[in-house]
Amino acid sequence: MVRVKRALISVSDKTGIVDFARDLVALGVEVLSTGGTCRTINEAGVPVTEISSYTGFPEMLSGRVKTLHPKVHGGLLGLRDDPEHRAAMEQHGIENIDLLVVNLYPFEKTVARPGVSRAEAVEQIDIGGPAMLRSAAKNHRSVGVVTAPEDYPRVLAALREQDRELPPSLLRELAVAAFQRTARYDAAIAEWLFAQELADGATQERFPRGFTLAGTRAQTLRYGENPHQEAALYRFATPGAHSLTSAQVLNGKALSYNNYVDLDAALRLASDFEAPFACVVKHNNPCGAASAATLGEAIAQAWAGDPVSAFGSVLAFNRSVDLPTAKFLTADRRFVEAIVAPGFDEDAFEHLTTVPKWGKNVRLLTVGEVGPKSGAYLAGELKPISGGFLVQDADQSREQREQCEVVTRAEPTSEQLDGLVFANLVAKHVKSNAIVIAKGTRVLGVGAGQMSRIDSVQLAIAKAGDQVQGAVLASDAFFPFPDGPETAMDAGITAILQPGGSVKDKAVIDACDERGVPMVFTGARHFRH
Ligand code: 93A
Repeated sequence: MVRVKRALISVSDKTGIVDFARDLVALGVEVLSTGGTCRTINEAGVPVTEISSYTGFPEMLSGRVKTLHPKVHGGLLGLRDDPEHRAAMEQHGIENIDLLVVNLYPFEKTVARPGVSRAEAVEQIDIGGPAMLRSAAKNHRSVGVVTAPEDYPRVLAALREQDRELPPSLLRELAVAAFQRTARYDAAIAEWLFAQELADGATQERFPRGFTLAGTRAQTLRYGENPHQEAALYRFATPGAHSLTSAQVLNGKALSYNNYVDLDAALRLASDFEAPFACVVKHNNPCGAASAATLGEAIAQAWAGDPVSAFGSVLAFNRSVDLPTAKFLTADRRFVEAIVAPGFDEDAFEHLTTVPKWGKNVRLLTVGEVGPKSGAYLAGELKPISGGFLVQDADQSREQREQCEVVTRAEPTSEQLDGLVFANLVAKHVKSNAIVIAKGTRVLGVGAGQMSRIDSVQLAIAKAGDQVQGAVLASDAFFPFPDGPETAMDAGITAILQPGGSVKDKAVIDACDERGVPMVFTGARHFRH
């Protein structure tokens, strides 16, 4: 047990600090405090002592040195039951500090602000705070360490209950929280500095130790992919303004694990398109997608891609959702689980949140921007494997017409080429083996996640139904045999796109030439496993 006689408070986030200090003082605890914190508490009429008068050393170097003093760190680190420590502390006039209350300069919030300068961000790197947290947490047998306003009530409750004593279990818990805080704080700094270097043109090879991964549990989810799996949402320290974990949730039931998975897939897909675009995602794969002159047309065409699967889907848009789009969605007993978009027009929002069945249920999320320049992708993508994880660059390759090399005698028409480019960008977001059939800039059929490419071709044809006549087809990877294109052409496909690169490329091209169907190679494979 630790009896708290002296506390040191140094906080940037001053939420609840006056009341906490007042209650500590009322319990008979002597409270020391740094400049700004001391002023805040004193102004509220609570008597606390400034740390500089306690150490006999002024705060200096524009506040960079405030608490980096042996009277502070000795008071936190000294072992209470070690005679040598006691003697040294006595000799140097160092007294025990039994409770430390610190929250750090808001580095993460600062770097999240658009346009923040490097100098400003660097000044928000807290040195003294983490040093104290580490000292106190190391000595958790004798020192309590509080890192967040949410913990003030239970610390007070414990102090009141046991005559200013803190039980060992609480001390250990608080120490874990303190080391977690400093670890994540340092990870955020390392990440930001790393990102600055990369933005300035440095290559990843200059940083052989890779990036520092730190996420904070932002939310406990009801359950994981299935009800018997526990799950939580973690947010990176510097997640990026347009990422899903930075999204504002404006309406709807709590988001589930599967909602997040599907929203992420939808957001990434929508981020690949400049023109008004809508996509419909189900089980992590698009079942409909379209680009059109207006968002209302885009959603109508995307929905028509697979109206049966679209029920209960997740949608993403790259424009603010307007009223025609909202009205389309709520007509004919349509229903979706969640929508992410750069915004919702006022009338559209009003409509979506008042229509029966939709009302309070549908989850509406906004991210600042959706498009190729939004940077919504992670710099690195992670995939956990047992005992570690794999990291790769996000697939940022977005082939346009210029990357399409015609390999057949027949040339695609301009309209076919538009369709092929569109289908290819959608196929990039479909689980491999991926086949996407499109007409113009709208998806008619998707074959996803099959272990053989020919199965995906057949699935996509079946999904497209009668509309397959005159449509075009894109494949996320090369055709290993002519059977895929042959099946497609038999069904009525009139142009084909694939990366190329198979030893059988010639046989595949010959099969197209035999039927006078144009084929283009992009040279870029888009596996998605
Ligand atoms: O600039 S520092 O790294 N140098 C220090 O010695 C130091 N000691 C505490 N920052 C330092 N702090 C931080 O000041 C605390 O972590 C806290 O966030 C902040 C509180 O300052 P004030 O009480 O003046 O508002």
